[in-house]
Amino acid sequence: MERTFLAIKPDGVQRGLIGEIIKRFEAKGFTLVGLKIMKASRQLAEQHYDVHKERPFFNDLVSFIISGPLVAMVWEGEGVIASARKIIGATNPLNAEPGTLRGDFGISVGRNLIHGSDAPETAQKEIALWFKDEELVSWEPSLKSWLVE
Ligand code: YYY
Ligand code: MG
Repeated sequence: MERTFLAIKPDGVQRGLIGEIIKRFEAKGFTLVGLKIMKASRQLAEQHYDVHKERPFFNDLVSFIISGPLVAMVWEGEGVIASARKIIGATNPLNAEPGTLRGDFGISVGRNLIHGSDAPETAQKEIALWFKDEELVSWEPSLKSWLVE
């Protein structure tokens, strides 16, 4: 079953939006299989954003990500990678549609609340980077037959 890595960034945690954010993915019908609050090390943050290391915003981005606790999560479900990106909204919250998390709760690209993997390969890489196998719990929601045919 498809899985994605999502992280509520330090701004989402500080603003008291953990519950609101988790609620959206739960209500949609996805299954939470990994969850922890943690402070990321600089090394972990740099590895996570490795693809952006040549970009001008890289240092500020890493400093921001390690500036406070974040909530790392793995969610599971059919089409969860692309669907989560839609629920999250455009990178710049000012361009994100109302109804998306960034569209509803953000105004600044450097404070855009949440990360979501952008493709199957990055999802796999990010899940392995942030979680040990034994931290992930495979379970079948009892409501499943009411969510999928
Ligand atoms: O995947 P997503 O988070 O929507 O955007 P990316 O293009 O992967 O950029 C990662 C991260 O970098 C973004 O969430 C905020 C930050 N960032 C920035 O601070 N300034 C930019 N011009 C672009 C991205
Ligand atoms: Mg990205």
